[in-house]
Amino acid sequence: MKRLLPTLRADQTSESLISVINTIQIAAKEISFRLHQGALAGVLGSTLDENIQGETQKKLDVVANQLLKTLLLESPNVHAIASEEEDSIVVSPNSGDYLVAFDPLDGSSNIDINGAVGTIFSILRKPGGEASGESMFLQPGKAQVAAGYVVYGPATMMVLTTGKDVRTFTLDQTVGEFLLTREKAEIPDSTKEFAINMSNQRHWGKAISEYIADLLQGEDGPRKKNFNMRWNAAMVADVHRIITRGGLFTYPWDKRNSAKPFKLRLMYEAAPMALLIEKAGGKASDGYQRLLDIVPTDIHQRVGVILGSAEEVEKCVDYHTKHPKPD
Ligand code: AFP
Repeated sequence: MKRLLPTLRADQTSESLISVINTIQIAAKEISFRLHQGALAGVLGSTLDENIQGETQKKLDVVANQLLKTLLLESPNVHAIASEEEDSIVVSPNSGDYLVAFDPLDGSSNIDINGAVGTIFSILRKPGGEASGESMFLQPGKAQVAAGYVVYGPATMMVLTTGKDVRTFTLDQTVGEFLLTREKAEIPDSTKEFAINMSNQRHWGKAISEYIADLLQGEDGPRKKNFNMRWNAAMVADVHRIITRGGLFTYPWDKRNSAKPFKLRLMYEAAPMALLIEKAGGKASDGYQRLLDIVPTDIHQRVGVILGSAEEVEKCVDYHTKHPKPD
């Protein structure tokens, strides 16, 4: 079975990019080990600190963030990192060619219940010319040179694209190597599965309310087929299901808090997942435009997300064309 790095070498990925991905896999193996130790690792539960996003951090978020940050900043090929858990970007003393944005531990509320969590990463080229500081990171998702996630579930898997196919590597715990277990993810165009946090229904806008209402009517409604629902409370796990067998995932605009109408972060969650989904044949939109076309204005920007099986995403976007974008 092919290992991660030789697989990348075989398709002419540059050594500098391979080295960045190697650093991420080293951190991921360590995070995986600690997660699989569970309570034995003494890292479960919340710290007293609140992170930048105003959510209670779990100790393992801190550990995962520190690991990725330290290792990436030591890499000669990384110029700067942006993390969901950091207020600002951190510039490396090295003058590498790449910028890495990451969510160190997505779905952290699942840690305490032994549910799936993940690391999401996005690799950008450092822009030439004038750009410096945070503005270096403000590139649209379509500019990513690589994106991926590691899902820590019953097995630890890395799903990765360097702009070509989407490959899945499974961590062989006996030898400590990620081995290629799926050459090419292909998301079916149609689906009968959707993922949304239904408990937010009363807060949604008209487009999503009407779309979901039609799905729920099943065979008796306009869609004339029955749908099933899944929700992991960890985007990595929901996207992994979609990469594996199709489906639709959405975290839409909602009116609960006008200062924070979206939950998911563009640079750490939406853009890397959108690249993977598109490269696997699916679609990804905010309801009004392709997610990969959005140019971030802030490193911690949040966005509406609809992604998955192409036909289903198009259907959902159709409902948005009937209703103006909420403010
Ligand atoms: P955390 O990483 O802060 O736990 O958030 C996870 C997440 O951003 C995303 O992975 C999930 O899809 C979503 O939040 C779950 O949100 P709900 O709390 O609405 O289930």
